[in-house]
Amino acid sequence: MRITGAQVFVGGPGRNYVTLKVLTAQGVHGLGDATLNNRETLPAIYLRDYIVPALIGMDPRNSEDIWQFLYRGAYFRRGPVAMAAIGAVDMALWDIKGKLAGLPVYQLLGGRSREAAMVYAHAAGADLPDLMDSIAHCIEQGYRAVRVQCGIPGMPSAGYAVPEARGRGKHYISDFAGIRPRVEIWDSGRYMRFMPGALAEIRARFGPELHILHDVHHRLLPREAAEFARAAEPAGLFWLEDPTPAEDQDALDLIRQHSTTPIAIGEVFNSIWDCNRLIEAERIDFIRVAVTYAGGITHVRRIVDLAGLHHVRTGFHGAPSHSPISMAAQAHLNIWAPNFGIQEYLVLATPDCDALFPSAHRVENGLMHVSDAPGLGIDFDEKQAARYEYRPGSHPVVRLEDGTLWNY
Ligand code: CS2
Ligand code: MG
Repeated sequence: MRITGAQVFVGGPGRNYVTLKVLTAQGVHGLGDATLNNRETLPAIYLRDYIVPALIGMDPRNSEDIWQFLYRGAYFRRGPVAMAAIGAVDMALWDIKGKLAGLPVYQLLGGRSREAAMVYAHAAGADLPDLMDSIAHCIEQGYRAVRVQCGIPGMPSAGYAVPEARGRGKHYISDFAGIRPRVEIWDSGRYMRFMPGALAEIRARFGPELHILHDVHHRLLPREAAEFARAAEPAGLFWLEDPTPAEDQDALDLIRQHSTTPIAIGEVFNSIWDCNRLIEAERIDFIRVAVTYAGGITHVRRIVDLAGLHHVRTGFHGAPSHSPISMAAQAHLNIWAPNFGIQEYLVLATPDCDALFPSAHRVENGLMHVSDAPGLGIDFDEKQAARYEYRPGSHPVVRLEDGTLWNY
């Protein structure tokens, strides 16, 4: 059996999804996702110029050897661009493997460990009453776990993932405003004075059963993060995400010394080497990697197994920064992983997105049910894809009030 070629598509409804389709002489094809938010053309070029020509003629069933070939063979290892490209190939090869076996990928991983996987939705408000409405809306739709992001009184800009005006909490798409980023102004002091109390009010309003999550998005210094994690304890968070940038991983000890709030980190990590120390030192409770830019199913499975040895559960990144193909690959990992925790889930299910990526995976009552179709259980409609092209966009850039550049 051999690979005869592969195609790369960039574009999609509201996002520049990078989709890889690997073709074989036997007519079976596999799909992978290499979307790297706001840098989408880079993994596409890495695939087209360097990976696809090398894949032709290889036996797609040897997914492990192909992974090692792409990772070690490049000499320059890791990084989000290369790992997104490798991840897409790996997903496509698992898709092919499943189709050949006539089995869903989760059966190849070891079968079901649960009936369905709990997901969390996003709620956001321009202010606390607006956020309360957004949370209530998520609960009405059946979600049991909700990430809450709130506008901060006096903050010059709305803040991470916070709408500028009331009633906009549910919209979350790229603005494609070009590559010159919008500037947001941030003030950690205002945030720290307001947010822990807001989290406690959310707990008081919605009761003990709701799983409440909050994303700091790397904005606090380690000492501030420790203070914040402790101040948030009365809210009984499911997790506090990215309280401080994880480049200085020893700094995370400070959070542990001062608080028992569960910590989730890892959405920007590309490999096991970014998180092995964090996991082994048990500095985190949830690992947030994604199959997209952490090297696909083959590599993320290794991270999941290491995490399982250290009581660290999964909480894979699932923002619309990934296409429904990654979400499908993660659906299989989630159903299998013995140390599954939760899955981030953004409602991508617009009619346009469903038409581009038809699948039978479904979320109902806050639980993701995996399709039993062979392979990843997701398709890609090339006629639909022809409607879209790459459009440049950018994450905002964050500055302090005096102009100092800060972390987005
Ligand atoms: C976020 C992401 O989902 C999350 O937890 O941190 O939305 C992140 O901002 C984007 O993926 C960046 O591309
Ligand atoms: Mg995050």
